Amino acid sequence: MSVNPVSYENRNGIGLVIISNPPVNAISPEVVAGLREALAAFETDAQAKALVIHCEGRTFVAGGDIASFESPEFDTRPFSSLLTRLDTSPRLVVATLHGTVLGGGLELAMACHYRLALPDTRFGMPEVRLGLLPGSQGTQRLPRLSGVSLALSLILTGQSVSANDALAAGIINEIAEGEPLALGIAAAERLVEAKAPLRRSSGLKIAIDAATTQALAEAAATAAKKPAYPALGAIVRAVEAAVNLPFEEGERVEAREFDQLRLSSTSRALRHLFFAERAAARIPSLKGDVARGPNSVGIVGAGTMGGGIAMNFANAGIPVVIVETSDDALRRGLSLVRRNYETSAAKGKLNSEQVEKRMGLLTGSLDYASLASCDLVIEAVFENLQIKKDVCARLGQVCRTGAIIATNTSTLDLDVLAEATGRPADVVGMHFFSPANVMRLLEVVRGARTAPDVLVTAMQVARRIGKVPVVSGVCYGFIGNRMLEPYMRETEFLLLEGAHPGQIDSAVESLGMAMGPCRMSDLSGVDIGAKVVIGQYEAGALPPDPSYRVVVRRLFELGRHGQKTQAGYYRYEGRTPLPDPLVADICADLAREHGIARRGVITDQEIIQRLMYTLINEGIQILDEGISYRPGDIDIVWTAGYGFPDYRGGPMFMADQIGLSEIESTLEHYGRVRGNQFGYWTPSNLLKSLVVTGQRIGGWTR
Ligand code: T1G
Repeated sequence: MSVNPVSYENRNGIGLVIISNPPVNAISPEVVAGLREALAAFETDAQAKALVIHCEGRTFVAGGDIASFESPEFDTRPFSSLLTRLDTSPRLVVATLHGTVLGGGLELAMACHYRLALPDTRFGMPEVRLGLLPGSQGTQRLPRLSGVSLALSLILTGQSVSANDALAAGIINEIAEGEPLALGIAAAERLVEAKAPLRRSSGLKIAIDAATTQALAEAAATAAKKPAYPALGAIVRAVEAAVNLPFEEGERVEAREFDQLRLSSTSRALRHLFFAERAAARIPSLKGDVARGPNSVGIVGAGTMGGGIAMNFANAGIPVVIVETSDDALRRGLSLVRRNYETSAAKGKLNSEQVEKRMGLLTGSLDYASLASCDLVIEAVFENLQIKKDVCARLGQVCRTGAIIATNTSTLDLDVLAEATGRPADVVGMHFFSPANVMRLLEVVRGARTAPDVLVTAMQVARRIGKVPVVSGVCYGFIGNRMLEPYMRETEFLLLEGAHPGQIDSAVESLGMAMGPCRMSDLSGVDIGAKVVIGQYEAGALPPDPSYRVVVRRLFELGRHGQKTQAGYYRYEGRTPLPDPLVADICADLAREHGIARRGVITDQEIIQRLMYTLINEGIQILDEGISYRPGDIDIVWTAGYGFPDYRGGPMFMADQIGLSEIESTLEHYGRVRGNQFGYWTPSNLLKSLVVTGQRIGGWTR
């Protein structure tokens, strides 16, 4: 028997509707039913002079229950009709607000006549981030309260505003300090006493001036350029309806748009990622948070990565000691950090006081002893096994008992580095992505002997510094770079067979990838990529295929290191990549050297299949090996760290949209036509078993 999440009571002549639906008072079907009952109680309670709506717990309603949108029966109209009853109530309705008043929560508040908020309350309409629009009169009420321009901006971006800004914009009526329910009751009594007129948001007029017309036109033009995100155009149409139609008609336009968006592939993908990101933070078999939350952090190495990593902690207000081997290296590193902050300040993202405060949290040192009191020390030195082993050995000696030692390695064996410290239980991988102060993804690598509380702490630290953490087991390349390998392998084979960098990049960019493999390699550095392949070759870890990844190595040998040398897979004029006939010659020569036939026509479909299906197959193999806990984790890695289109939900979500059977048969097709001597085209066992049982990869658990 589920407890009713909504209660009604009459307290000294004031009706109280109290919602209690942890963790964020989401509007679930049960809350809608409870609200309906509570409203009926108020409407029949002649002793109630007014109504106050309040939520218990950490926040007022933070939105509709996103999980409930999956139900075929889901409908926004029952909730909307409750809002209309509030709006048209002949007696005053007050909403008393705290926490994050988002989506349906703001819609509920705007249906009331008076909105009072605590000073640190935030307000927003984040539905667009789920591929939706406010589905319960939000597109009709917000423009009436705040004006069209601000309403469009908030609904199209999903950004939230402070209580002060909401007050200034007319979204709320009062800011007060104290306990929300008591404040709401006092406000209701005061307004009733003063016989204050009821201010219904549905009755407010919208100024149809040049600014409104321009805002709508600009929003429509922007929306038209992003067909992958249909919510943008729907939002503009709904707000236009608010401007041009009576409230009830505008509400019907909004509801129709919502119904379509809820079933759209984009919204289903974005809703999948919403929950996947939160699930990724959960570690199976570890309950509770026995974290050793860090109050001070040490970083070894003030290079690009070390400096970027340090910024994450300074941004979160955590002091950092940065150790380098020379004054010059330290000075270079810290001045790069300052330059980054000053660039942000020039863009208005920071003020000079914030820059100085953050720089003040960074202390340079040439002495490892200065790390002795740190709770967490991250090594970010040159990607060389011996160098990192030496650093780890010193950290094992210097770091205090209980401190966590993390390595930023992206290609080396974490367990080897952990053993080098002499205290492997304290060691975890924290693989940041460059630029470390910008990229949200953080692969948290659990070693064979990483202690559970070390893993939990690393995950919590990641979220504290604004990262999206995903746990990976130990394997070459962890999750992201391991899946990137077949993607790059097929890129290079296609170049040898006659495809051009521009064609390959355009094909996957048409799928939605932020940047194709060739442009990405030129940006990150052909030399970086080549050295990884050469390192693998020297370690005997490459397939026994002489033609494996020969293009990146040849470009590197020729000094074509990418954008930084104005030549790589492309030639450059400034930062603009241009086709370079020399690259075609290089690939033709390599094809000849390796006896690879050049082909006239290579279709975009073949490019997408060979790059994406092998990437997906590798991801499913990673799940089968237990390197990754769940398919959603892999989707988060690729959408947060590799520019995979979020509106496709990530490679695993997309695999289910394509169909696992289609993927398996296509892999086998290329195995036949290209030969499978090195196992490049062998479907993973898990893929095959899912196909046999007719299962999807989404929702698969070990
Ligand atoms: N529905 C269902 N579950 C939700 C939820 C929601 N709207 N919001 C949060 N949760 C769960 C989340 O999955 C996690 O669960 C826990 O709450 C804590 O969340 C009707 C159609 C509110 C700023 O998009 O932005 O309203 O992992 O880890 O970092 O017309 O949650 O613990 O099991 O994120 O403190 C619009 C989404 C919906 C807001 C809190 N609203 N939520 O952040 O905690 S559509 C949103 C957030 C809508 C109307 C339309 C954040 C937060 P678990 P958390 P947090």
